[in-house]
Amino acid sequence: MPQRSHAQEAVGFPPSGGTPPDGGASPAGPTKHMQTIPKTFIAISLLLPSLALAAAPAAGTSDYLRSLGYTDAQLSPVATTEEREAFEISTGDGDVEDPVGDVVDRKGGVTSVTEPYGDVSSVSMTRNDSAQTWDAVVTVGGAIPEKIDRKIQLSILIDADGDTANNAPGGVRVGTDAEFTVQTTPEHPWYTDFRWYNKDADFWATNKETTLTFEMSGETISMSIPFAEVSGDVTPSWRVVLAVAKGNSSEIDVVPGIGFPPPKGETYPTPAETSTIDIPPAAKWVVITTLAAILSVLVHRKFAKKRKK
Ligand SMILES: [Ca+2]
Ligand SMILES: [Ca+2]
Repeated sequence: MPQRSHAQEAVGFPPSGGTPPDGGASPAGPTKHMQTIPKTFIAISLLLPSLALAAAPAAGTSDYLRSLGYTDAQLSPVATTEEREAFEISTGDGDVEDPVGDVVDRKGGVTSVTEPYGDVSSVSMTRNDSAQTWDAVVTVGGAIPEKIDRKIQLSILIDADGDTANNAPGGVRVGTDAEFTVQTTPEHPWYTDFRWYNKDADFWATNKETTLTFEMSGETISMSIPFAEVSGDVTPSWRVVLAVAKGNSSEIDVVPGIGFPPPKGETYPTPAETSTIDIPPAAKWVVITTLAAILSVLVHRKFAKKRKK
């Protein structure tokens, strides 16, 4: 019987995020006319692209949470998943986008394990009637290396029978009754694991096997769970948990949801409602950087014209 601990420990501080490249600014040689042009305006237009890149959240960090305004206290390891507000859950088919830069350690603090591949960017769940399976495709923020020197565990927590009466009452498994996992350690290549919630005993039992199949490819991990194990007759509620552990530190991403929910009774900053168009965070930074670059070019052209006059 596979023995497996979900207790991943400890905390640390991440290395700093991505380094902004110099924007490749054109040399602004001083001329008489240039001295009449507001220099701060030029400086800002040249810096904008670099600033945008510097602020883009890096996969495997807490950058995105910080960009929302999380405080150091809110990024400290203060509460177990059981001590937090309810985790979100998805239902049935569909694509769930997740920001990169929203990983935390097992108690919700900043993690020192900052692997891009430990940061989920999307999950696509499909009911596959021809294969009689539920297919999940999990996309992460970096290629999964072939040689692993740490423990990686990807679980689909799911209400396998559609009966809410026998589901787990709290923590990261709230509202589910089965856990399908693919995992690896430095000692063991990828293998599957299964647990189910025994409500009477309030215990996640390991005495049943799963026949789920899985596949790794670049930045995706695909899992197929047969209808025999998660009914095809229900619209199951589900949640994905990806955990990377090294030594006493861990990096965890839960989808759906940004980071972890706040400790009970508290609130966390949330993304501002911006527009009716739902643009993923990464795309926003590309747009901002591009606009800044265009602005920079326009400003220089204008000044070049002035110099010609
Ligand atoms: Ca994420
Ligand atoms: Ca159930």
